[in-house]
Amino acid sequence: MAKAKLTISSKNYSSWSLRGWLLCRMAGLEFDEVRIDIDDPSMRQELLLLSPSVLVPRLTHNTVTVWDTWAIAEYLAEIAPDAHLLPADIAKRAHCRAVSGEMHSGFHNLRSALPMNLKARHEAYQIFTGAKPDVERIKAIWNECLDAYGGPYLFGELSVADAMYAPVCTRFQTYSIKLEPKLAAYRDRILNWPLMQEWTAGAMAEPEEMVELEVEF
Ligand SMILES: N[C@@H](CCC(=O)N[C@@H](CS)C(=O)NCC(=O)O)C(=O)O
Repeated sequence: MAKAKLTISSKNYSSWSLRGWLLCRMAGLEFDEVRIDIDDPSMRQELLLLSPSVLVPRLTHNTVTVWDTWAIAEYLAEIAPDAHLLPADIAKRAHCRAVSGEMHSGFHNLRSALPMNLKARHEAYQIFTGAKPDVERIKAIWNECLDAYGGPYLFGELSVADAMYAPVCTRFQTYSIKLEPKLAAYRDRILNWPLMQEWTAGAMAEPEEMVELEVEF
């Protein structure tokens, strides 16, 4: 059986690559990581042949090719049911899909105002007003889930939702976003998760800088 292949881009900057990678590891999938530089024209051309959206992450497993992080999550949940990427209880599963869907399709202001950058630290960052409601909505989601299911992760055990919000935890750290103790503890739990530590070590070892994502203050 062919080994799976996950195409990703920068570990420092690509939040969708991080989500896809976490999901594959959580599912226990054995895969080779293929790192592409999305700014390199020849690599973009190659990616176009592989992923019609020209976006990463993209997973190839046996004869299946799947791109788009949500589609990858659903595929992995189907092929690795024992990994419980989605909660077993139907109501909890619906809730998990709803908050994960909110991340997948929303929070555009947060994404553009606070780009993922694991190497950077900004102590006194002025959040663009448009991104504030996104930050508040994420805090509300985390509070609601941690209260409803008792932690330590959003749906009790680790799930797709934690992978979807993991890049937000890094942004909250990078831009020193203040959190109440319960939410700060959740952020730190995710940042200290061994898979996150492994990804972060990879990001720290990357030499590239994407100038447009290095926000100046
Ligand atoms: N909705 C897509 C978003 C993927 C996405 O935006 N990926 C970015 C990297 S984080 C990308 O491939 N960008 C390519 C480019 O900017 O050229 C998903 O869920 O996978």
